[in-house]
Amino acid sequence: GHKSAILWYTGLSGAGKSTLANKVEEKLFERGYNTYVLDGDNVRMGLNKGLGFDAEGRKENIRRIGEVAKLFVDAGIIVSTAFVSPYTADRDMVRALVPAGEFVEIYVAASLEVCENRDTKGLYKKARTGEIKNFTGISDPYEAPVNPELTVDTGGQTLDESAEVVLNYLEEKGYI
Ligand code: GGZ
Repeated sequence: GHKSAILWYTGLSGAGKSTLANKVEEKLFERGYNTYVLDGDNVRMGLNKGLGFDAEGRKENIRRIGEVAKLFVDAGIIVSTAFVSPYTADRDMVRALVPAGEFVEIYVAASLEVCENRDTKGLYKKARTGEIKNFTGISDPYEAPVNPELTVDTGGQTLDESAEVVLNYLEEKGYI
């Protein structure tokens, strides 16, 4: 058996949250676990279509994601969420939704410099010119977790190494 939980990935755009969450999911799936990844592609396009990126929009985005993640936990699934979730208060709101130990905050800690240099989607460039407003790290705040369960430095190691850090944590703590 295993403990279901929310693996809550937080970090800047381009830090590698979705990539890491999907790699970890792949490895969990190989071991026979029931998993699901919620990310911008399947949530901001559907359930949360229409929500913006001001503080209120982000808060409501995170609140709904938290409630959905809680339903997955109820269903016995290890659910991963990959959202910038820049505000400590919003992440703590989700933490409070589930029993202690069922919320695993994973800080995907690539520096702004690393993320901006990657600029996978060209969004940082648009944020710098002002074409995109309220862009996290450029024209909007990112409140780094103070006491996350786990910090993963995606800038300094390979994707597989980062995924192993998460897997090892889950093993050590008895989730898997
Ligand atoms: C931050 C933005 C913004 C602004 C669009 N600020 O790299 P991405 O593209 O795929 O990840 C970012 C994603 C952020 O959505 P989230 O739902 O994760 O944000 S939050 O948790 O804060 O609600 C980025 C893109 O959407 N994006 N505008 N202004 N990221």
